[in-house]
Amino acid sequence: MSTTTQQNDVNFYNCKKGFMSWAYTLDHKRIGIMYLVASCVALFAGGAFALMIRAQLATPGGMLPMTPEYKDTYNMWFTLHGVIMVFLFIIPAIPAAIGNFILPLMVGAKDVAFPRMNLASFYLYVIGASIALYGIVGGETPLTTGWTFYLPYSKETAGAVITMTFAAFVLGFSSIFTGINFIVTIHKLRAPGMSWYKMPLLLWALYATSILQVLATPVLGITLMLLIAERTLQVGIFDPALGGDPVLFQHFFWFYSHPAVYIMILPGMGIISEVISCFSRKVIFGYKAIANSSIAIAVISFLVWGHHMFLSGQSVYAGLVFSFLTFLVAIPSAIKVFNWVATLHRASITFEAPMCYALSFLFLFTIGGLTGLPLATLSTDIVLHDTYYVVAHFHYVMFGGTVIAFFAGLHFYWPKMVGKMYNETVAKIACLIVFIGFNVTFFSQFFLGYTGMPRRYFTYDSSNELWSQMHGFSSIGAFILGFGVLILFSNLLASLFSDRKAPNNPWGATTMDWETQSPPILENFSEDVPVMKKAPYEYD
Ligand code: HEM
Ligand SMILES: [Cu+2]
Repeated sequence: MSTTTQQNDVNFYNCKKGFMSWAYTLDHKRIGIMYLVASCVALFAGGAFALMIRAQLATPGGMLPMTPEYKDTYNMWFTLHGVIMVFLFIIPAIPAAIGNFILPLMVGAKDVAFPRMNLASFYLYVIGASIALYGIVGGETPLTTGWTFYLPYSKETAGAVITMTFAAFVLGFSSIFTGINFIVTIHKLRAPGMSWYKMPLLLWALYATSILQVLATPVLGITLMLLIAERTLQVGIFDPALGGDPVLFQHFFWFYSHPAVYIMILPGMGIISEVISCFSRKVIFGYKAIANSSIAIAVISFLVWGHHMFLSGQSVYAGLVFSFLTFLVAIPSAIKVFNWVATLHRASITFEAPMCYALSFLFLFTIGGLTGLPLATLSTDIVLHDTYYVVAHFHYVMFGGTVIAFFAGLHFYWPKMVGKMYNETVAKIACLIVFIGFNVTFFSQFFLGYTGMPRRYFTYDSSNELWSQMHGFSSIGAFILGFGVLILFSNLLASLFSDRKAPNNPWGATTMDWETQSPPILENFSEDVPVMKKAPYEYD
């Protein structure tokens, strides 16, 4: 087995030292680690806003005085929660952080195709994040538009719209750079022997994600530039007062942002494929179906944006077409879930922490996906649109899906990334607390939603007993969830100070990334041209 590779003391951390060696690094592993640290900081910042939102809604009276200015404070909280989580955490977290580290190891390469562009991508991220930070604490009127920047409000408000949309514009370029790099790396740098259908499924997922990043993100960039032009030059593109059309903004925005939800979920799905087959000790069921469904999702996801606009004034005919196409995109997602479950069937499963997270993912993502169907159905969406039902739905996919998959990946690849083993028992306890906290927080929101509680309100009718109860549950759940995440990260960080050295292949996985040392040496492989010896998932 490949675990027997000689462990030597030189690795990519200690081969060069000092601040400059990180600031100018071209090593994909160091860039991945920097992205990881940055996106986890964003997770905690976004999480802090989430807890403030839930503290406010714990009771109908809330903690903010009921005056208009404080209503704006609440609007700022949910806006910044959304902006930070989407643009600074979830979009970079799996591809740019874990992907950057693992992708070159997985294809058997020394680095990504364009290492300088990779570093530029990270700096664009830092610049974009700094502009966003300036927009938050730089003294401008806070942003209160929601992460969707809908007009005409975003044209009229005094808030920091220009600063924040410009930040998102810069962050978009960082995402495009990562996408281009991954596409070229996968095309050009695969190890001899690794034909397309011998690629690990995480590579397929990252490939599909990269296509979306490269094709969809420019549309967001242009849309945000048009919004800035509208505000500064009064052109009359989106603003009805100037003869523009606010619905056009929604079309442009969702033309990016629906594919973007797949930029968020596809890499997570890739991680789940790796983890489930590894801890099932089995060839993954339906390899080609999973690989092709990633590409199918990427293609179809461009055709469904109108499902966010059923009630925005588009024609009923358009609504019908978008509804139909949305059902279509559910099929490849369902194919994946089917194949993961089939892989578990009659497998010799072991329940290490990454697998516990992967199983949570299966459960939560299935709820997230299924609750999307009533939203895709025109007649039921009319009732559910803009209620807490939508909030619950997208948190089941984005947190229950993507973030849980990120946690699975973090625990799976941690030994490779830092060369230390974390405490397995603590990791499992954290996983359980996160699972319980998550469901208490968000399942209650389905009840709120279909009894009509609108989203983005800072208070609610105190005579409605169900709402008081469900909001109360949801807030308690949020703090349980936050506590679980805190344990999770403390446990990982504590491992850095422990002496539990990680073996090269602690989980007995079969892909090439595990043939490297933990942590890997500077150029990853000791051979000049490593050759793929085994197809992925050939467990013996
Ligand atoms: C089976 C697949 C899915 C279906 C059928 C589906 C359907 C829908 C529909 C129709 C809406 C609009 C609801 C409304 O505003 O009234 C919606 C909202 C949303 N979905 Fe999904 N969805 C699916 C998967 C996903 C995935 C994988 C993600 C993210 C990773 C996601 C994230 C979101 C978000 C963020 C929103 C709300 C955006 C906002 O208005 O702020 N969905 N979904
Ligand atoms: Cu959508």
